[in-house]
Amino acid sequence: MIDILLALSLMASAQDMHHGHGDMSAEHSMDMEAAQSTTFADVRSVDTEARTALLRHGPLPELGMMGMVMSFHIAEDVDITLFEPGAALTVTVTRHGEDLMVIAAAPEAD
Ligand SMILES: [Cu+2]
Repeated sequence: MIDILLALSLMASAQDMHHGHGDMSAEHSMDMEAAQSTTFADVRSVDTEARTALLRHGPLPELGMMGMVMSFHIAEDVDITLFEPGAALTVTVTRHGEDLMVIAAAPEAD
């Protein structure tokens, strides 16, 4: 029993060390590529074939952008039928090359 406890505490401390490194690399990679931001967006127009939509979006602090009207790519796994002109949505966006891409969308909660 004592051996098991010793082994467990050794495993736990090994995990702590590993965890510390993991956090550092996760933070680093977020800076590099995985920044994303969730905000509200009003749909102005949509091109379902090109999978782009003109949205008036709220602030995207993680991406260093204020609210504005601009065009977004809509990811393949996002339901583009949500993007009807006039619809109020909550969207999650990330960088996509030079542009921004909506990677999740839902009707805005009341
Ligand atoms: Cu913008």
